[in-house]
Amino acid sequence: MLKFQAISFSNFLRVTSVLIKMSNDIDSYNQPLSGNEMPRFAATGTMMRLPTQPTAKGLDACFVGVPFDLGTSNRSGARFGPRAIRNESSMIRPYNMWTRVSPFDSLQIADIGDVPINTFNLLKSVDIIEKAYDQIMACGTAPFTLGGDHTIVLPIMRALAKKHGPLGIVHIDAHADVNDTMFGEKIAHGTPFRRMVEEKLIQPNRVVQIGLRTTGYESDDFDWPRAQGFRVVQVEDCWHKSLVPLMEEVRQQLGEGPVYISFDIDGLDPAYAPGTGTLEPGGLTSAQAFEIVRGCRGLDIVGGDLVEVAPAYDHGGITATLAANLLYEMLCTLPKVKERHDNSG
Ligand SMILES: [Mn+2]
Repeated sequence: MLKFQAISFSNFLRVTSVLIKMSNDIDSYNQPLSGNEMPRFAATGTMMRLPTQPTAKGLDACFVGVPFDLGTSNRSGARFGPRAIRNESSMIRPYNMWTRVSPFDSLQIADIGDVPINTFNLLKSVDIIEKAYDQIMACGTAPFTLGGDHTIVLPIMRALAKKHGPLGIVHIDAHADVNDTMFGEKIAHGTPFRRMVEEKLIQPNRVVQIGLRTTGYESDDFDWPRAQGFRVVQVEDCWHKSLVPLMEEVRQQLGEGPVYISFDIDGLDPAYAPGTGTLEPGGLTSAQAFEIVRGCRGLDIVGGDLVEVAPAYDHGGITATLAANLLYEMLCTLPKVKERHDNSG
């Protein structure tokens, strides 16, 4: 009996020391400011109420804003996306109740602010964005971008491809964004996926486009990406069903190698995301958006963006709230994120 107690006590000490170590490890990572320390409607308004720092140095992942909408073809206003997303992100808590993962237990994450684009010059802004992401790549940090219109994915991918080589992409959108030109211009928010193919920034057979719909100029609008090797999933093939099986196929298709998530909020139905510039009815649901992003876990995710939130068209903040949550879900797909099943840490 004494012997049993002695072993039990030493086990107790060992377990306690492990728990203390875990607790110290977690304490060494940035944590979102709790709603029990500061009211949710207060404080300085960083993404998820995380600490902010001027560069990505020392970070596993970062949130970064790109307040750019010079590439929009219809309603502008995505320049206000980063602020709106940060504002609505104040409700997000650190632990994912469905997937049971907790990114802030094992990753160092901060909000590194906005890229200072030149709002009087589209092409200069594209260069500024690329250089900013070059710096993030030099720090070995996975960027999660608060857009901004979809033009910004081109300079982001230029920087990421320099580090990772050609990437796979999970692209959620109402549109294929593969126009050759718009109004004669090669760089706009409806052209980046064609440019990425031309510049070999992506591996066409590791690209999946989900949610594409409604009207185009000709069948080539969706057939051109298919001819490159993209998998194009039109929204009609998503209606009335769970997308969990689709994402199993996507994981198989994309397999090994780096993958980026580019999420245009107009992939969702305007009922769920009215605050955007080029609305198309009949879109994905919020639940399907969660299924898609969560279905990326298991891939080698190296970053992502959430673009085209234009808050002025949505006075309830529905769109930005959803966008903030989807960015958090992207963070949860990072390979180094661990599950946590109790309150010990
Ligand atoms: Mn788009």
